[in-house]
Parts: sequence; C-alpha cells; structure tokens
Amino acid sequence: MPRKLVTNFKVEYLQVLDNSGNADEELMPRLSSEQIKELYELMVLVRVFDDKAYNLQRQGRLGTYLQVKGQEASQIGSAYALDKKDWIFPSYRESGALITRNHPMYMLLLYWSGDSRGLESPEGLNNFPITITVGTQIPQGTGVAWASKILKEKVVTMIYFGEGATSKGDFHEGLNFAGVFQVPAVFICQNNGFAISLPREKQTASETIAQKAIGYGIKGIQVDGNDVFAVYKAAKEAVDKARKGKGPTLIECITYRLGDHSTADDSSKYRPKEEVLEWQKKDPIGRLERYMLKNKLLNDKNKKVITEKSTEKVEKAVEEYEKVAPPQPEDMFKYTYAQMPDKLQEQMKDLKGE
Ligand SMILES: Cc1ncc(C[n+]2csc(CCOP(=O)(O)OP(=O)(O)O)c2C)c(N)n1
Repeated sequence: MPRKLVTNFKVEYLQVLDNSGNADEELMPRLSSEQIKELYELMVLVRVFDDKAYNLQRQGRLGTYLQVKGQEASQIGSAYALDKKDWIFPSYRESGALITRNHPMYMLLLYWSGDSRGLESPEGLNNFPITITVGTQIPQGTGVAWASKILKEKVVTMIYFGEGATSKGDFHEGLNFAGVFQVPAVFICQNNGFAISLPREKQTASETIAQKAIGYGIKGIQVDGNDVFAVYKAAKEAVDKARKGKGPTLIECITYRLGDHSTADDSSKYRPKEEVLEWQKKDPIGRLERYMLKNKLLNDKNKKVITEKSTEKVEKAVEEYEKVAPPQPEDMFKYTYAQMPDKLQEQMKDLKGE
C-alpha cells in the first residue's frame, strides 16, 4: 500500500511555569492547592533523601549512589500522574519516581548498599526493580503494557530512561512494538544533557529526542523538565490517553543532572562550572517555591517545617536501613537454578564448613 511521505513535522514544547514562578493560567493543569503542596513536599523529601544518600556513600556507609538532583520535577511530576495499580519501570536514577510511588526509603538505601532485598517491591506496589543495564527496561515495560492490554486491565506502564538509552536497540525495539500494538505505555525520557561524560549532541544527530516517536507512529512531546506543572500535565494527558486504549506517548523532559553521573564520577572533568551554575538557577524546587510564595501556598515558616519533617523521615529511614542484618552468605548460591548443580552444592557445603 503506498504511504504518504511526511516531509514536515513539528515537535510540541510545553512549559507552564517560568523560572520566576509565574504560571501560564491557560496551560495550568488541574491541581488543587493540596496537590501542589504534596508535589512540593515530595520534591523536598527526594532532595533531602538524595543529599543524604550521597553523604552516606562518602562516609563509607553506602556502596554507590546515582543522584536525582535537578531532575525532581521530571520524576515526581510524571509518577504523580499514575494510579496506584499502574506500573513503573525505573532506571538507576529514579529515586524520585520510586519515592513518589511509595517504595520505602530504607529499602532504596539497602539496595544501594549492594543488597538485592532492597528491590523487593512491597505487596501492592507495582514498581518493577531498578534496571542498571541501560535501556533494557524499555522493551520489558512495553511487554508488560501489552499484557495489560490483552488482559483488558486498564493499567498504564510508565517507563523511565535517559537520552543516552535512546541510542540502544532496546529503545527502538520497544517503541516500534509499542506503536504497532498500541500498548498503554508512557515513555519518560529524561534528557539531562549527558550519558556519563558524553554530551547529548554526540549521542544523536536528531534535533530532539521527542521527534523519534514520529518514526514509530507515536505521539512525541518535549516538555520543560524542570517545570513540575508541565511534566505533570503532559504525563497526565499521556496516562489518560493510554488508559482509554488510545496508544503510547514519548515525553522528552529537558532537564539537567546537577550532580555527578554517579559516586564514581567527577563531572568537572567534562563540563564547565559555569554551565552547572546556570542550571542551578533553574532548579525545579526553587521554581515551584517562587510560584507557591506568590500564590500564598507557602511561607518561610511552613517551608522550614517541610524541610525538617523530610529530614526526620530520611533519618528514620537511615536508622532502619542500618539495622537490617546482612544477608546469609549461602544466599548467593540459591536463586539461579531450580535444582542446584552438584558443583554449587559442594561449594555451599564448603562455605558452611560441612
Ligand atoms: C548496556 C549498558 N551499557 C553501558 C552501561 C554503562 N553506563 C551506565 S549509565 C550510562 C549512561 C546512560 O546515560 P543516560 O541513558 O542518558 O542516563 P543518565 O545516566 O544520564 O540518567 C552508561 C553508558 C550500562 N550500565 N549498561
């Protein structure tokens, strides 16, 4: 069948809240004052958690950690648009999305100490485990979304990844499949400027990540990823559309990683200090604060209380994490085979001194 060649396309860009904290009332998503406060509290909690996890690693109390810092609006604004029964597929940088989805903070710390028990999603929470292998969660999440469609569950799957992951085959396979089978998935690409030290410009020759959706017959949209209202609005529309059986969406959140790639990285080696300082001025939390102060949703007193409460919650999580007894050494033999091969049985006996 002959197809019409599309020679002209436009990628929509959405910003609701400017950096001075002024919202475009026409574009403002439907959010109550309570919901705006909840978004703010989540953003502060995630920032406090993130800073604490980083410091714990520096003190030798955590194995490794990948900071969210700067990307809170992208993660919290998107996860906030989901219902409890929906699924998320996070990468390693998604503490913000996971905390929004009620994954216990002490378990996140446990995971980053190298203990896989920290990834067990508590009963009733549809959070898939963190994926370290770049991009593999994209086709997996697409498959879960397809299953929801087959089962007519009206459940949406939100899949998180960075712009670097879009260079992997997994991204293209996942989006192609999602487009062909019109699965209820929302793809959240956090374009934070870098894949470790590789800048976005060297990652892909395409002008935007969002336009890649067009090749798969999917809607693609770019949003200001440091604007929690824009992210929430785009995500809510995409989630509602997916739930109605109207297909997937790719959302490119333009944001910036304010910290290093990981606790094993030194980003001053590959990006100028001035660039980081420029993005610090666009901090998503400060932007929401300015909006809330102007609209009398926040004052200096309750701002202080919110930070104190977050610190208390995080300190409690650290205490709980440090109380967890280490796993049994023989666990390392247990979960690969249904029936343990003789060699492994021998090694396990050795370990136990039998
Ligand atoms: C398959 C695979 N290749 C390489 C790596 C090493 N690695 C870890 S993170 C990363 C960069 C990913 O960048 P991006 O997708 O933009 O996400 P970001 O870290 O910026 O959130 C790479 C190459 C990996 N974990 N998995």
